[in-house]
Formats: sequence, C-alpha cells, structure tokens
Amino acid sequence: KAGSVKLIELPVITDPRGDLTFVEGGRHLPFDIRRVYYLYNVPVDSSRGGHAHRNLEQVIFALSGSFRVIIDDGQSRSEYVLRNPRQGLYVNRLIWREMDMFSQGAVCMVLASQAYDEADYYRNYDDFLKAVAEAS
Ligand code: T46
Repeated sequence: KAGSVKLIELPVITDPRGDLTFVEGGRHLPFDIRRVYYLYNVPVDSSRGGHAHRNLEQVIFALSGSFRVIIDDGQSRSEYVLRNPRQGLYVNRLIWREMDMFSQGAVCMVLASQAYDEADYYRNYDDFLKAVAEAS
C-alpha cells in the first residue's frame, strides 16, 4: 500500500567462482522494471534524496559498500542501513526518503517502476504531508 516499505531478499547462486544474484521484474519485485539507475562516486559526506513520489515504486540496493536510507511515511521515521547486495529496500509511493552515510566507493542501484518524470516528485515536504493526509 502507499506509504509502505519492506526489505526484499533476492536469490543467490554461490559456487567457487563467486556469488550470482538475479532479479526479475514481476517475480521478485511487485512491479515490472521500467528504469534502472545507479549512484556512484558519492562523497562520504553527501546527502541525497529529500523527496517523495506520487506514483513511483522503487527498490534500492547497495551493490557495493553501504549507506543509510531514512524513511518517513508522514507519521513516523525509520532507518535502514543497506550493505547486502542481495537485499533491496522496496519503497512504495508517498514515502519521503533521504540517503546519507555513504561508505567510500559505495554503489547504489535503484530499480524503478516508471521512467524518470520530474512531475512525479514531491520536492517540498509540506506538499508531501498534504498528499499523505489526502490519501488517508
Ligand atoms: C530516489 C533516490 C534513491 C534523471 O534525469 N533521470 C533519473 O532517472 C534520475 C533518478 C534523476 N535524473 C536527474 C534529475 C536531477 O536533475 O538527475 C538529477 C539528480 O536527481 P535527484 O536529485 O532526484 O537524485 P537523488 O539521488 O537525490 O534521488 C534519486 C531519485 O531521484 C529518487 O527517486 O529515490 O535517487
């Protein structure tokens, strides 16, 4: 439902050559993947996010290194430290998110349900809170 998050665990195939993890939209994720983007070369003191989405659903992974994701559903805040490349944080619509505490060399990959659309963003926190109140 809108305003919810959950951790999603992907399969891993381990053999002496290393680990292989895979993801199929619609099977491992609750949506079909329409876009993939990734954050890298992130300064360790950087803070990203600071917005919510009207309709977009995403799953956030730390492919390498670690970072913190602060989740705010308009009523309460929670924190996740992502560091396992098998484990993604599913973030539904109407969630304010901030990301910080990036480790040196961290790589964040995001699987998204829609193409990029600036009109889908709430970049103003009060607008986000109004949307949460209207949705409930
Ligand atoms: C989110 C976190 C985890 C594009 O042109 N295409 C894209 O697919 C994306 C994601 C961004 N952009 C442009 C829009 C801005 O001019 O790249 C610039 C930086 O985007 P933004 O400030 O939104 O980046 P983050 O890291 O704060 O947020 C992004 C996603 O926008 C957001 O949905 O959840 O990563």
